[in-house]
Amino acid sequence: MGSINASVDFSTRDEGRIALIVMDNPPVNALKHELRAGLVAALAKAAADAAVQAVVLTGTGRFFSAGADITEFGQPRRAPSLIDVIVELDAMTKPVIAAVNGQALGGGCELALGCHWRLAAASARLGLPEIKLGLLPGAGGTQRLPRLAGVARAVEIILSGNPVSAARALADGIVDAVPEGDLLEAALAFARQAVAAGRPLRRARDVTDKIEAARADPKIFETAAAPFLRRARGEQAPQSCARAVRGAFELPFEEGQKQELALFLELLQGEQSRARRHVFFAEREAQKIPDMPAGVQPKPIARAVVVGAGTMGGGIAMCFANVGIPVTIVETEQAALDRGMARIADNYRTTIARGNLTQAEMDKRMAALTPSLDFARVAEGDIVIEAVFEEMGLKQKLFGDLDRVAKPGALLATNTSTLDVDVIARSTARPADVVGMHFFSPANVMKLLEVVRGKATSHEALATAMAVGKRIGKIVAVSGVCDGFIGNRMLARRSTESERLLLEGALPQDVDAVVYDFGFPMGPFAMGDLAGLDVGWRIRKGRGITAAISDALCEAGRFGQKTGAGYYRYDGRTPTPDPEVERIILEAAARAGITRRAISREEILERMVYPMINEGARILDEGIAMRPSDIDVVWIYGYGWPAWRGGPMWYADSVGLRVIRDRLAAYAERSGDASLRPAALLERLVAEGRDFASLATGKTGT
Ligand code: 3H9
Repeated sequence: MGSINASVDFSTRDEGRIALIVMDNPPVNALKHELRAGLVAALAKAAADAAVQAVVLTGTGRFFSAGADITEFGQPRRAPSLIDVIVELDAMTKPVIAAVNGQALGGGCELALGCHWRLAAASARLGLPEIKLGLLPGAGGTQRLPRLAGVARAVEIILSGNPVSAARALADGIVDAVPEGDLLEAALAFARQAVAAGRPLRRARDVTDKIEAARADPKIFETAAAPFLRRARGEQAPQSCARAVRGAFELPFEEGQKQELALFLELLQGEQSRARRHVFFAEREAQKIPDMPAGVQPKPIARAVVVGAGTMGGGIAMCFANVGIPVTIVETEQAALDRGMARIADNYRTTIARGNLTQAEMDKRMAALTPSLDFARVAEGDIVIEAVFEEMGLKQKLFGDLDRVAKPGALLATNTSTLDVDVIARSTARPADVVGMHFFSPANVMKLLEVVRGKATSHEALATAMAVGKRIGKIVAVSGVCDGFIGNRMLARRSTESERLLLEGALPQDVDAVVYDFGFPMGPFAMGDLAGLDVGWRIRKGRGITAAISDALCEAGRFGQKTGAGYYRYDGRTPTPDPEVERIILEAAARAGITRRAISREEILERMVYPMINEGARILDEGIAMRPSDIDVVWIYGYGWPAWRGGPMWYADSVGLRVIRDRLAAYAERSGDASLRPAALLERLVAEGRDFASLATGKTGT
């Protein structure tokens, strides 16, 4: 309990000469109303106390402050706003020094920028990640940062949303010192010195030297912003962030800030930011298992073992090495092991070439990897992840062997993307320790990890898999056991529909353009070519299923990018529409007796998205996904669904479930495909006037 209120403490040092204001709102010092009000009161107290000559502002724990309280967005705004707090800072006639003890993000960073000087702990990070919430820094960040760091750096920081280290912030001029030793002592010493020297107060708003260059040559700004705006496509926040930063050098401070606030409020009320904020909470919600008994602790993981040094196994091993967990890669043949290790080294070298890794870091990571042909080394692992060929017999045999060799209590994980985890678990005498860990390719890059909870998986094993996922930097979502789990099961619906669209009249480039314009990084056919069409072909053959066009392409040796041709022709990685593919499509349509017709972009989009949503509803109804927002997380981080559209289930709510139900019913009737009929849950929700979001919260109607 602080002396001002529950979130703010005020005390003095040096016989009352320095006021120390401490923000204390665990876990992240979000700037909720009480904290803002406390800061205003504490600053007023420091201003009014004639003995106080300087102020030091800091936070508790790992955070200076993570910014505005996101849960307050969408509620009526309550004064004082964060801008009001910073106005008070600006009005201070006594030096105010921010002691940035940990992360200073968003409004937290803006608060620090509003102080006269900033000292940061070496471990601190500063950033303006608002863009990731579909927003822009709305409390002066777009105006003060360019003044301190220069326009080009400010553009990079604000439009990437990525925080910078204290060292980088020092080099950029965002902080004034990164003292060694005790930060608070250093800040107090700095305050004493500022008072003793009568240092003129340095308000970022009045600093102009670094924006002069952009004033003289706006190209500096345009060049810095261009790559971010190119990537933004349909997203509004990057455009607004750029406009706000432009205001920093085109307008006087007050006007720039007024424009910033107007742009901020516009974004705050918009659909895109609502969707992004949903994703922020969805990601965190996905970590929570409602039936997890209190007190279940994940098991400690000191060493991992990956069985299989193929592309997937290597990528998974890298995830562990990247965070300093030693990992043994077990293979059966020297040549395969050598190839796997060479591929890993190549991947790291590419990262170095891009400037994202140092040679010393690569050496450290490579040293964490131990290749071995000795299966007995499986016994070293606290976690063993199987990444062998996708074949049930092989996996069952392997898990039988793992059962004999792995240490008691080790987590046994399969990376299967299609097979029944329960059946795999039954080949061991310890099914409670078995879990699916479905990584996405390339495993060292893709953020998503689907943790597949088998019928027998224990709470402890599940908690361990989730904790490991978080530790290796993945966004984790839990799926029950079913064919394809959450992501691939929904993807299968899209694949069926995309093949059907080709037969009915579209071309690959038509479908891909619609899906790309919706915001995906690529459409289904370009994605198929990248992944390799032979993979699906092999799976279909194993299951006795056909896909007329994809099969015909594979029979013609067109496996995608790796053979230089698939749904497109490739010159390097650039796809070009191919008349040969059109011929194959026309022939397949003729064979199937289909008269092709022009298909509108609207129909393409509906058919690319609604059947997936329908399958998502079934997945929810069967309890395969715990909540609609978990499905959103899977699609955003595993398949590139645009985050600013909130994920498929969020999008469904925004379109309206009745519309989706009606369109699905119409498509089901036209195609005769019963799987397109509206799912039972969808029908129920429509009948009750509810949406998917209401399933998570129990609320009704929208
Ligand atoms: C802003 O500042 C606008 C201003 O420019 C203008 C204003 C006018 N608010 O992630 P974690 C919760 S926009 C409310 O698991 P970590 C989070 O939900 C804001 N709650 O921990 C979770 O709750 P629960 C700009 C927040 O250590 C708990 O804290 N700032 C906020 O892995 C722990 O979080 C950002 O965008 C918040 N701001 O990561 C920063 N932040 O336990 C957003 C967190 O109930 N936050 N919570 O699930 C983050 O990026 C990460 O949470 C952070 C900690 C890196 C801080």
